[in-house]
Amino acid sequence: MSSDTAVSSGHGSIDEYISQLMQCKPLSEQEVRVLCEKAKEILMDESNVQPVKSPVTICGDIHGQFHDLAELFRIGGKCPDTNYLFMGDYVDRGYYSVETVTLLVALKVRYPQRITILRGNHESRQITQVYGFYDECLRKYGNASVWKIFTDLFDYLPLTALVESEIFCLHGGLSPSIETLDNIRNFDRVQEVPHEGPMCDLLWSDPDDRCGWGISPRGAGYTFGQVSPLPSFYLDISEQFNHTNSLKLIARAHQLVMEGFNWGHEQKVVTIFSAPNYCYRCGNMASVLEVDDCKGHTFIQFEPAPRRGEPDVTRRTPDYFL
Ligand SMILES: [Mn+2]
Repeated sequence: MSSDTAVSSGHGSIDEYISQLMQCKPLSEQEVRVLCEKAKEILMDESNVQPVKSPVTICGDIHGQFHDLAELFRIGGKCPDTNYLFMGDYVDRGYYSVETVTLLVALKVRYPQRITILRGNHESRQITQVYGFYDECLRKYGNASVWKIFTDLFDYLPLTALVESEIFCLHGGLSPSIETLDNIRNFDRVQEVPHEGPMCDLLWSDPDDRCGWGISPRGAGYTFGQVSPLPSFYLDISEQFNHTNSLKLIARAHQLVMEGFNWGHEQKVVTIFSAPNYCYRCGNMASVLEVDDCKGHTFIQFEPAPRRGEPDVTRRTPDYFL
């Protein structure tokens, strides 16, 4: 099986990369370059709506919290023993964006059929220059090359995934410019996340209790409702989208939820957040969603991994929107 073929780079095998990264030790710039070249070849063959089979464990935001990602694998099972679908936001905020995103990309290269990594709104040149990944790359490598290599790779990440044709997974939410999954399949995703339009909305939008489309307080994407006040033959946004595309559930990430998961829209939309004690200060639980062979759903909640020598963070301003 091609997924078991190691990268031969002259700089160590992919298995050596993974075991080094599991100890939270970054790869060299040259190793990152080789790894991302290989990852690009794999990702460019994936669809904007990447099909995924069950069983699979669906995960939300990680945000550079490497030790909590290790805890996630301890609780959810190691890749490739467990199949994973990550819905973006690997970088920024936490202290270990480099190690976190490198590990996930290395796992993708090593086990391409076992792990799916989608794009979040933070997998962007512009956002990472504001929220930490760019600075972390400069600090750990002394220049911006590794940041450039990764942000160039981010353009190839698939935008959405479809588990067993019934669970639609993406980072943010729906778009007023998108009615069908074929609409998504048809656009060219290999670009920086635009400031507006359908690709932007998929990575930035949020479900809301209000009906219809709303202006997002984030300044990008929209809010979208479920229940319409109009006569019942008018379906509202998520109902209509699920109906049109024969979906049972929309699973998305992007918002801090205190229990690690949060149902909305009469259990037709769920938010999953996988960074416990977000920003090392929010006090939230994290969770992942296990979808088993029979398409049954189980949420696994988890708390932060024990930490040693972590810097004391008191300066951060809570930001519940990014
Ligand atoms: Mn996000």
